[in-house]
Amino acid sequence: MSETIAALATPPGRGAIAIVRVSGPDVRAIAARVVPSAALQPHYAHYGAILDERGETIDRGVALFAQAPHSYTGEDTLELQIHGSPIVAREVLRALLALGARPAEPGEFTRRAFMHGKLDLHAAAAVADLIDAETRSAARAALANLGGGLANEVNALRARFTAIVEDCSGAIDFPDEVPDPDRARVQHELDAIGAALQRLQRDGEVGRLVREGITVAIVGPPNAGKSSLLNALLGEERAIVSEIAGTTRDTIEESIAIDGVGVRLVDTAGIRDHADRLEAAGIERSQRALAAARIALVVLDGSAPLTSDARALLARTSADARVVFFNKADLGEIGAREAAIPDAISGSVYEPGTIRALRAALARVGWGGEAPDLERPHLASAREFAAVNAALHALEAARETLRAGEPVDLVVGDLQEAHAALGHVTGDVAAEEVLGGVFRRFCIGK
Ligand SMILES: Nc1nc2c(ncn2[C@@H]2O[C@H](COP(=O)(O)OP(=O)(O)OP(=O)(O)O)[C@@H](O)[C@H]2O)c(=O)[nH]1
Ligand SMILES: [Mg+2]
Repeated sequence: MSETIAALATPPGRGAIAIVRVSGPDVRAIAARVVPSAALQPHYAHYGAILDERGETIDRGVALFAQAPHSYTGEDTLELQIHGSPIVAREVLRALLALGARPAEPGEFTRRAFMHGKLDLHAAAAVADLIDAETRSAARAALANLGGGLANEVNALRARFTAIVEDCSGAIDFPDEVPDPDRARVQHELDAIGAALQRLQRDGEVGRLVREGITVAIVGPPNAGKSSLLNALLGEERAIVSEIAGTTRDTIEESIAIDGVGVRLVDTAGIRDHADRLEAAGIERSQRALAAARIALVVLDGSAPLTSDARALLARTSADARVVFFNKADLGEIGAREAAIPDAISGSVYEPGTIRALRAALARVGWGGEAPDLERPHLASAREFAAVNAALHALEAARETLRAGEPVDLVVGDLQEAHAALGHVTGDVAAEEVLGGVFRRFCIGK
């Protein structure tokens, strides 16, 4: 029998109300002491005195009781909504502990929900992602995962593995009665499952983008118009712009959203070969920003012949994910034509059409140009990616066996392995240390 746990669910400190939660087998007995005035009825709000273990009133508040299994944790739970005073909250918690509850560990309520099958491990982890979300799109992505749709998808794939294994096992156990499964059909089915697993990975990459956003380093020679471009993308005069080369000395970061994805723009000091000491320190930071960014937005003055600095930067970023922008087209396009870089954008930061084209180019290089579907559940952690990878490896081994002309039933071991690997996503197969890792990052009281 599990222990009864209690915790403050709202942030510590003063507030309008505080919520204390209790979950476990002793909830009814504890409630009879703490809120004796209420004849506890599940899913009703009872207002009344809240007493300590000696029967003294601590506060007046609302008690909500939920009966197992119809509660968040799947156990009997009691939620006390009290006045948001740290003293009152501490007294209520103290009384609950005196009555036999113990303090909850971080995420223990959600962990119990998982243990009682209220949500799968993927959805449980999404609870923490939602609480930790720092952008609206990250919150929406976490909410999509909370819905549990991914577990259904993964379980459907697991069932397909099981079906093949059963077909093969029948033929192994009763070789005279059950015919060998049809090789071509098994092969076809494994191809289809492999494609579905790869799609899971791709969706997961997009989800990661949405959650984490991307960083774009705006780099180029001095005076090319990098800071002007930052301002144009932001729609405000954030960075100082001047006709003096070397205006920006330190990196400047600001965020915008494109297709709902957070894009961190880093304006940098103009990179050139001959610079004084102060400028060189700025250039050093530009180089670091460039190395750390996911996309290089290379800004060049397209109206003048290409300088050696411009050529050096083009050569250096040629293998990177980049967008090349020839600015100042209102003054001419000599440099732009000279460089003849396919996909490069020629225009002016003062032209709204150019800014639209640059946003579209960032979306194309960043996530293939198609707006990510924020409502779609997706793989959300390195642990889940690793599980799908392991399943794909086992699946590939099975396909190899078939391609080599081996008997069909030889794939059973690999398919069982793939089936087990996918169980790590939903939590059907989860070691204690994995669960510990998932729930450790939760708040206490969730
Ligand atoms: N004609 C024209 N001038 C531009 C354009 N974009 C920027 N400029 C001018 O170019 C000069 C340099 O612009 P900045 O945005 O400061 O250039 P930067 O690349 O940030 O320069 P550093 O910070 O010195 O590296 C300013 O005088 C801008 O007004 C453009 O599209 N057309
Ligand atoms: Mg600048």
